[in-house]
Amino acid sequence: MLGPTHDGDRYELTSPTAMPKAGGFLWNQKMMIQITCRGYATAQFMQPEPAKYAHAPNLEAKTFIQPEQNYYAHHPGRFVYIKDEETGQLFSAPYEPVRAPVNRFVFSVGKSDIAWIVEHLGLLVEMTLVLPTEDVAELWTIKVTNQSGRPRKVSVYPYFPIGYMSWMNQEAEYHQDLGGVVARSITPYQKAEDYFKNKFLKDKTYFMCETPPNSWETMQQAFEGEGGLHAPSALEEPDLKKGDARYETPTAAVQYRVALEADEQREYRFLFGPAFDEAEIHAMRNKYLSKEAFDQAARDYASYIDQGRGCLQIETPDKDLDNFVNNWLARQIYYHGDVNRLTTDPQTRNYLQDTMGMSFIQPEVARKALLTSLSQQEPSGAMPDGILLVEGAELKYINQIPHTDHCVWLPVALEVYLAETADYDLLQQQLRSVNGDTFTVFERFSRAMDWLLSCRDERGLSYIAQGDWCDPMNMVGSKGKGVSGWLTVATGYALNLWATVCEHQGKAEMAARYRAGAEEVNAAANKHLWDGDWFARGITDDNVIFGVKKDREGRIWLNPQAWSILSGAAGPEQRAKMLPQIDEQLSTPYGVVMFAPPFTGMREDVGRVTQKYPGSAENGAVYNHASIFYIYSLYTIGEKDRAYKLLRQMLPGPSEADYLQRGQLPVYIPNYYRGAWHLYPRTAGRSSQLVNTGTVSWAYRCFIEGLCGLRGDVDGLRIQPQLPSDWDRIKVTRLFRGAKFVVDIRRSDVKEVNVVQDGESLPEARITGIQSGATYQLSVLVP
Ligand code: CEZ
Repeated sequence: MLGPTHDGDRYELTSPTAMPKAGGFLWNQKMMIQITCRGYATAQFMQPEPAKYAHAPNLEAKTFIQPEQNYYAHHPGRFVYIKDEETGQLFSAPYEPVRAPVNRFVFSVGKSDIAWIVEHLGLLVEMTLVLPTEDVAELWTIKVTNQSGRPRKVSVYPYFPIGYMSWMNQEAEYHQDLGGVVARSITPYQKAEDYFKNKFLKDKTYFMCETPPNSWETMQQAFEGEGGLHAPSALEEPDLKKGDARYETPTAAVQYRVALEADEQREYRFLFGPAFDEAEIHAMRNKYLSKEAFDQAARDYASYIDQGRGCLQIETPDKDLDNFVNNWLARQIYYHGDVNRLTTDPQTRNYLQDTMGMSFIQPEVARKALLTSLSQQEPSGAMPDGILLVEGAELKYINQIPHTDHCVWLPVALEVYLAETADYDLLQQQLRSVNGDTFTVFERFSRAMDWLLSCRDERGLSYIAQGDWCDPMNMVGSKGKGVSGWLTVATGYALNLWATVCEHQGKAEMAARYRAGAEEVNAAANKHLWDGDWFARGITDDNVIFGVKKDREGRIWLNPQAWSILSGAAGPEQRAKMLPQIDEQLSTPYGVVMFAPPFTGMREDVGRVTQKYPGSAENGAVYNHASIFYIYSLYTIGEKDRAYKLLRQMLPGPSEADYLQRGQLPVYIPNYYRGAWHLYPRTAGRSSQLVNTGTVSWAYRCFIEGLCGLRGDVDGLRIQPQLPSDWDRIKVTRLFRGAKFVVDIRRSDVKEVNVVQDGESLPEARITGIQSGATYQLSVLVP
């Protein structure tokens, strides 16, 4: 049903019904498209705010892509109907809208293209999607081959629904000069001032055909008629009616009537996307709509994607894991770091963690993002809720809700950047902020840490305001008093990280001050939040501690435990109590849940998180971002088996039952898998299908620095692998500071890690004096 190609760089699914929501995604810096095996698609582009060019039949939310999104017959998608002109039989590829069972189905997700093979009625239909690297458009190739061994007469009808564009103004027609369907609309608005912005929007959607079709239909209702999408009335006629849509829902359906000899093939190319005007459509057509241009675009796009291939290749006893790490994980980080989740105001914590991942892939991008973030630091030293990326952008949606954790992510992201690059010069750079003040990068970090220290109550605990890392935890501190247990220990961690940088910079006094701050914070956490076997999640405005034993719901939360390990608030004795509690109360076959039990009703002193569906998203799902913090913390204390088990559980598979339960291909990590394992076992494990997640940077870090143990320091690479107990050997290739490390790691009868280079055992498990361009062959023995 599902499997990788030989080297794992594609995944193929051979059933359209086993995992109906399984899909893949492609992007460039201006757009992204997520498309399911059955052909339903969700696409967005930037202008500069996110917008759509194919719409639902009614008005849809434009904020963020929804988890576990449902698809319905009229959902936007990319399809082709095939009609046997002799028998009248009909099917569609990839599978929707006809849903006819087909003889052969292959959905094949590649890194830089998505393809389908559908065989039915002696006809082979191949569909391929690639994107251009610089422009917003979809490049579609549809091939039809007669495999029946006899001459055939068929009609091929590409059907690209455009949907309800606007209640103010919409229409569509076939444009002879341009050679395709053009739909026009006006984005609805009310405020007069919006007119002046909106008039520059790309309100046209086009579907250009390289080969002129015999016929077409551009009005959705005329196409469907009484037959509906399973058997559109228009397909019962010999020809489509060449209709237009006048304030009627637009669509793009075209018809090719073809006679095919045995083995004959037709190849069609189409361009689908948004445009400002006809001149733009014309230019796009000239630029892309030919075989040569498609081939060139595919090569260019593949090389764009390849720039995100990352710095790690592994060979372990687990081939599926290798496939994922070697082919897909860095790709997902690259998507985040290069596209910023297709928003103009990414949440500061997301932006900084995506930056952290970019340190492994394109450190110069990470450097720039750190500077961009710091240039928006507030005069108080606080970081804003979102980072504005284009002129005129504003803080929207969740970024209008005050959160108090953003400063924490600065030293966290910096640590990885410095470990990869040792670019300490960055700290000396003078940086003028948008608020007009000028400080060095070093000073800005210190100011952010001072702000974290100041934003605490009389007990020394960190205020939460209307949210911390957990966005929807919005009512713990809305009256200004509530505190976050997680943020308190996260502050401790951030201060310690920063103290280490201060030490390196020769600022002993400052280092001591931040270390003392961290100790104070950790002590406060221990005094007020330790509940005997684990740390509480917080204390509300009304002074009610929560995330503790006496709670029936939300009794134990992962984040305060993970970060108390990182901050040092949890000593060895406390850890020995916490970890078994996490095993017992939070683990599921699909990973560790963010807290348990999930809330089944509103807790007004905790907030919106308790209203999410039990086991979904932040309400006790296997929220991978929270799990990966915990996994990372386990690697920092040498808990290699617990860490690896959870890391592996983050990927769907490898058993068929697990794939079916998750419903997702192992080509990305989703933001969550459903939790509520005890309450709702039927849905536990189900993927959110959302590819936006801070998880991936940390996951890569866990593989590189944790499992493989190859972590940079000020002037070298430390080697401290942590293989799970049942592995004896792995091979790793790691790119680091311009050099290549080929490392053969074996279990052996040694007391500590022993690194052998050129037949000689090194005095310490560390390589220094690294030469850019050199290859280092290392043999590593681990206890
Ligand atoms: O958004 C993510 C945020 O992007 O949720 C994380 C948070 O740390 C990330 O910064 C945990 O809360 O209800 C909400 O507002 C949710 O918080 C969502 O917006 C959530 C979604 O998963 C977005 O894809």
